[in-house]
Amino acid sequence: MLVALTRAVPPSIDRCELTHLDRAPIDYARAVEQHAAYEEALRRAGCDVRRLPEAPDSPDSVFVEDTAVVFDRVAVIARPGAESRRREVEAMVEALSPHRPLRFIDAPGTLDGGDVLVTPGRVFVGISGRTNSEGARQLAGHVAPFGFEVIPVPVHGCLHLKSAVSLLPATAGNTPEILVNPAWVDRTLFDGFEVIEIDPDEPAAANVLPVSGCVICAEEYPRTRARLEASGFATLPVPAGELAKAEGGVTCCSVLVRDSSL
Ligand code: CIR
Repeated sequence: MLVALTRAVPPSIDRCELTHLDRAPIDYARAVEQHAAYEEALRRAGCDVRRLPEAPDSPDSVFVEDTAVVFDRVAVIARPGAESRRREVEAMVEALSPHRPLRFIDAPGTLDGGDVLVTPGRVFVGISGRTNSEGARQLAGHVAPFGFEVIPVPVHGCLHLKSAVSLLPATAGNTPEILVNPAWVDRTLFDGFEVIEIDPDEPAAANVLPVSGCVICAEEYPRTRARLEASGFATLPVPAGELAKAEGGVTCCSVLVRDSSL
């Protein structure tokens, strides 16, 4: 059973953190509708969608990805780089504790889940405006006992590592593949991966979510989607334009937890 943890779009979303974008009005009703379509896509991909309790006073609380990183045998509770987001982790601690032993990133470490790309055996961590080297170092200590090597990766020009690179679904017997925007991360750091580049006219298109063999992606980036489909990937496009104004993409709005006991 694959559980997808999500959280409602709060009415305060128009006070979200912004780093690379100017503030543009967010149509709240439309954002809620698009988020519901995203949750429906997760269900179509086989997930049991469970919402964390609403957090109306945490403007970025819909972006649950940043609060935790879940592995098969452990989950690491993040310490978001933006002070305004630190209290978001409490609900994630509650939600994950029945499923995994928990480890924590402590001060002075900071780590946003959006900076953590988990691949078989290797975890790439973006050193960004949100995640520092100490956060990456603590993560490495937490996951080393489970056989993961942590590789810090500089990111530039975007918010998180996963704004720049996503893992694509595994295809039997083939080299693992990633989708990359080479302007934001050095693609040569990902040795051993087959690289598909985004369409250069769609810089934010590298953020896609692999679920149960298909790729949830933002419908606003059709050229990159065509590249994925030409490479044999099944895509599930969802409308994501409103939350993109808050610098959120499709990975940001869920935390996936595999649980064989459910
Ligand atoms: C922030 O700046 O923290 C939010 N406005 C956007 C977070 C997006 N999260 C993600 O990419 N994982």
